[in-house]
Amino acid sequence: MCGVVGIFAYSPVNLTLYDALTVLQHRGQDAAGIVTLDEGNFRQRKANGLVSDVFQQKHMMRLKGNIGIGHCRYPTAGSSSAAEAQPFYVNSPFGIALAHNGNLTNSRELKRKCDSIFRHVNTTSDSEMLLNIFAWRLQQITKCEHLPGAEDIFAAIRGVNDDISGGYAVVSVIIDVGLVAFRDPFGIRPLVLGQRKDEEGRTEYMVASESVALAVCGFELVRDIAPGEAIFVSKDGQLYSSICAEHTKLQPCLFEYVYFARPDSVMNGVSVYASRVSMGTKLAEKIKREYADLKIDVVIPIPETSCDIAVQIARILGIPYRQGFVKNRYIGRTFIMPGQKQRKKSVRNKLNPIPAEFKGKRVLLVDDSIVRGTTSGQIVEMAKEAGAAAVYFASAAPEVRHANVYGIDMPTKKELIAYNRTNDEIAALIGADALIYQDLKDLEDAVRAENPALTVFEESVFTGEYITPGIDEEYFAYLDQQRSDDAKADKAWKDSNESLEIYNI
Ligand code: PIN
Repeated sequence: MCGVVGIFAYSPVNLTLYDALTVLQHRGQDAAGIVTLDEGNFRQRKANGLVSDVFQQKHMMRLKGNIGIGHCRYPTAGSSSAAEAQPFYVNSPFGIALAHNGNLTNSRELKRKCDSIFRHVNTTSDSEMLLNIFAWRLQQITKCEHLPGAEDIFAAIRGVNDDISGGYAVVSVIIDVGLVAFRDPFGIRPLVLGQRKDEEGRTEYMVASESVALAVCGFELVRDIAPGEAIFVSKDGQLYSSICAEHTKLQPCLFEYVYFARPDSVMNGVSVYASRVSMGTKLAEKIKREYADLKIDVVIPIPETSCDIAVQIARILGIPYRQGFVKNRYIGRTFIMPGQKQRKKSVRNKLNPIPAEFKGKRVLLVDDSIVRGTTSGQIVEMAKEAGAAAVYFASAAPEVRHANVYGIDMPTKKELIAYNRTNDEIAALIGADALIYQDLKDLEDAVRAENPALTVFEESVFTGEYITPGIDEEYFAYLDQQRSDDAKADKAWKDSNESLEIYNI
C-alpha cells in the first residue's frame, strides 16, 4: 500500500504535505517523497525511510511553492530502492511529476508500450510507466504546440485509462498547468477530495488517500473522487472534473476497512471505525450462534487494529475485554517488513503478554486477519507460555486464500496459511484450540451498514474473483516470481548495494 496527497493552495504547501504524509504513514513506511512546483521549476526530495527521517529542515526549506504532491511507499511491484521512491518526474512534453497508490496488472505490456513509443523508463516501477504513458497521451493530444487545458488533460486520462489496468489512485502536477488526480474505473484504491478557504476567502484544494489527512490539515471532506473520475485544479485555482472511463462501477477494496485504513478515516461514505465495530458485532453473533459451547473467560485483542473489533465482541458476548498484550509502539508493523526471517523475529520484539491476563484462563484472541499465519502462530504460542488454559482465535476477515493484485502486498498464494487448507488444519498449524473466521457476507454487511449503496467490493483475496481482465495463471506465475520471499530477499540484497540516487535535492 501507499499513501498519496496533492495540494493546491495560495501559500506554501511544504509543511501541509509533510503533515499529510505523516498522517498517511501507516500506508507505507518504506520511502517518502514530495514534489512542489516553484515558479516554473520542480523541487523534489525523496528517499527511503519514514517521513520524519526523509525530510529534514534543509529539504523543507527548499520545497517551495503553492502546489505539490507527496507519497509514502510500501513496495508492491518493483523493488524498494531509493531510485524507485515517488514521485517520478519527466520533462517531456512538459514538466510532469506523478505519484500513485496501487498496482498496474499489465505492467509488462506497458513496458513494451513505453519501448515502442520511445519513452525510456529507468526503473521497474509501474508508477514510472504510468507517468510515461500519461506524458505520451498528453503529447499526442497537444502535439507539443500548447500547454494542456482541462479538456486535454481529461482526454489524456481517458487514454491512460484505456492503456492501463489494475487498481490506482494517482496525483500529478504539471508545470505551469496545475494539479491533477484520478482514480481507477472501479475505485479500488481510495482517493478523497477536500477544500478549505484561505485568509482571503479563496478556495484551496487537497486530494489524499484517506480523509484523516484532510482533517488533520484543516481541509473539510468534500467527497470521494468517483471511480474513473479525474479532477484538475488549474494554476489559477479553477476546479474541473470529468469521468474519464467508459465503464465505471464502485467496487472498493474490502481489505482497506479490515486493516489498512486508519479508523478515523471515512472512505466511500463509510467510517472505517464504525465498520470495524460492526465487524465485531457480526463476529460475536457468529460465535454465539455456532460456537455456543466454547467457554471463554476473557477477550484479548492483538493490538491495535483489532482493538475496536474485540471491544465489541466482548460487549456482545458479555465477557471481560482485557489488553493482554503490550505493543512496543516504536516498532513498525510486522506485516510491512520484507523477508520472512525479519518478520518472525520482530513479532516477539513487538508484542509482550501480561501473564496475569492469561494464567489459567480460556482466552479468545482477536485479530483483524490471518494472512501467512506466522505471527498468529507465535502469538498463540506466547499466550500459552503465559499460562492460558485454552487459546481460541477469531479473525475479523474471512480466510485469505488468494493473492492481491491491486496494490496490497500480500504474499504469493502458496504462502497464505489458508490456501488449500481447512479450518481444522489452519487451527492446528497456528496452535489454536478453536479458530473462528468472519463470514464474507458478514464482513460485506459490516462495511455497507453505513452506506447501503456499496453493493459490491473488490474482495478477490477471499474469493479468487478478479474484476479486471488478464489476471490468469500466467500472470500469477509472474507475480509469484516477483513476490516470493526468496525474490524479496534477493531484491533487498540488491537494493542495499545500490548506489544510484537521482533527482534528490
Ligand atoms: C496489525 C494488523 N494485522 C495483524 C495485519 C499476520 C496478519 N496480520 C495482518 C495481522 S496492526 S499473519 O494492528 O495494524 O498493527 O497472518 O501474516 O501472520
